[in-house]
Amino acid sequence: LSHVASRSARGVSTERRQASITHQSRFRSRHENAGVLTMSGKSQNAALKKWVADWADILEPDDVYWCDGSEQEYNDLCEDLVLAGTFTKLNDAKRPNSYWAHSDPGDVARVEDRTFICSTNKVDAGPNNNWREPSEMRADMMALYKGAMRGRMMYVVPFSMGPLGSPIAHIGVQLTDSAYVAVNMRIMTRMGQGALDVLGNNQWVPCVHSVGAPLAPGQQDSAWPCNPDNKYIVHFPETREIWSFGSGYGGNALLGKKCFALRIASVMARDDGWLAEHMLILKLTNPQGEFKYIAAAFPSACGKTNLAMLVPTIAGWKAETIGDDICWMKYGPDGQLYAINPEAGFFGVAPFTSDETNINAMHTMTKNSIFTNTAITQDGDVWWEGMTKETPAGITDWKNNAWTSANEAPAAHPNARFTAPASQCPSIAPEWQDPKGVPISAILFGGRRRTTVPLVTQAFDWNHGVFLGSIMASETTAAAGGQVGKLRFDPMAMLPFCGYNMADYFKHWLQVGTKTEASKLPQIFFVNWFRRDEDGRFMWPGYGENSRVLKWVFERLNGTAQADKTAIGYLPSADSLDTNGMNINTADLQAITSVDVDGWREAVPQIRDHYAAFGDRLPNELATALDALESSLS
Ligand code: O2Y
Ligand code: MN
Repeated sequence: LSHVASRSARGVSTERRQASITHQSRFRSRHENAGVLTMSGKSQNAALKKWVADWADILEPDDVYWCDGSEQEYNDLCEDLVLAGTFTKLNDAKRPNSYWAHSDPGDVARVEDRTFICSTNKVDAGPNNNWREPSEMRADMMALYKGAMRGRMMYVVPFSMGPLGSPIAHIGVQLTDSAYVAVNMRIMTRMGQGALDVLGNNQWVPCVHSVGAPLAPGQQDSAWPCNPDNKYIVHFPETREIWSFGSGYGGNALLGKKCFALRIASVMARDDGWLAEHMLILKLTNPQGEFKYIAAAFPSACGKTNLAMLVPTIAGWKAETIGDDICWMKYGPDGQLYAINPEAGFFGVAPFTSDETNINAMHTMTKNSIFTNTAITQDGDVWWEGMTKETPAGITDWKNNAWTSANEAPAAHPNARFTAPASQCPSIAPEWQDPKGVPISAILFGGRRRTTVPLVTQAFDWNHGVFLGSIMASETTAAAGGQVGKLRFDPMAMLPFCGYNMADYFKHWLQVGTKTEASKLPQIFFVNWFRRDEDGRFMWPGYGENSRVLKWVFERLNGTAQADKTAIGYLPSADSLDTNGMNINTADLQAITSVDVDGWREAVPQIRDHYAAFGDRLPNELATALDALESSLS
């Protein structure tokens, strides 16, 4: 009998739900941390206990459970999720200790139009954010939160963003009525008693999350409870609070990730002189054994996880992973910027991840992983488009329906995800959890540009690098509707994640550059793997071949690679980019390593429009850099 066939068909039976209720009480009795107001893990933090109790009064859960982060607790919660129909255990022989979940079709991704920055003054949220007046938003959400956890458990999830006790790390505590969220948080963060111990009596970032689906007595639960028409992902930057309602998915619900580690942390970083960025971190080692750390910002869904785990195609070079999505950088005593990956796991896009595109990611998720909205196979494993050349027979799609390749819609949702521990990644660097972080030598800003932007450009200096980061963009395509080929800006890949006015964020970047000697600052590069010719063909192969660009960056840092000074920055001199053994024609190479003067001239007025949205808050340095670019193109 196939693994999948043994699941209750198309949903969860009443008996199963009954079993779940019985099981939940078993779970509670096995775990001493349950009991409203009576237990609090081993926290002595009176303010934390009061905060939990106050929220329990509002949310009215049936019970409160403080997560200790243990393996036993994780396994028990997963077992609960299986009984509730949220999880299907995958075939242990194929993918040990792993689970499949499929969400409500109305809850499949981050919801930017329901994401709010509630600063006192609208201007402080900036044109880059949705804004609501904080007390109005609090009143609206309190009405939603009142009794929102009825019939459910409230999990108290303490977590550290960053290695426990690291001077660069910070502690948060999330309240949630979703066991799915609790188990994902255990993979994605350092979750549990360790975080409480580090917290001691100090302040934490308070994160409140409810799926917004209270249960009346006897009411049958759904496998993916949520409130699809009533989602709010809300940040109060001045009080550093996060309130989320209605969604159980990804960045909306795992509040340590985008909400804390980027939106709230960007505000903390502005106030305290550091950087919280949407960047991967990798370690690059040359054939002589010399290594450097590189951070790189790319917009969502541009292959950051692939670059973070890249396998170089050039002999003797080695790349290792520190992080794939978020980077916190603070100045060390030596005046260099030190970075940590605040996360402990990967929440990566599954579709088109394969042995060819990212073998390290494929190995990372072979066990102890959670898959959300992928398809599943007859023999109890997961599958998605692009995973294998052959499509296995007898697939169940992400909506839990039988699927064949004759179906128009893909079997896996395009935003299907794997949640997997970073420690399982074969390319993880031994020092990935070093509490002092790793010194960053280079920062890459990566656009997704079909035209104009060369493969790699080195900024003239820090301020010019900030300028290049501020004009990161992609061209609109027919799929996006509206005018084709117009630039859509995503500065530093932070447009959806900057918790304050982006003009002030640019100013903060410029200020960070004044806090140390220029020689100690990372060098900034602008890269673009996505150039296409008139026929839409990619002119650069990407993936492992991107190591050639990383090599050029490395050698620029050492002063050994040649570059030509141009209007837009330093470009690789002829032959300075290692293309040995590579399948690229000379014309393509020439096109992607030179200045497209006409293309840049066309871009200038669009950059002016982009800057105009920030009015007089835009730092003069950026306006001046744009003027300088325009005049050097004429
Ligand atoms: O749709 C979601 O909730 C996931 S978004 C995400 C997840 C991991 C890494 N990056 C992103 C992103 O949107 O940048
Ligand atoms: Mn991301």
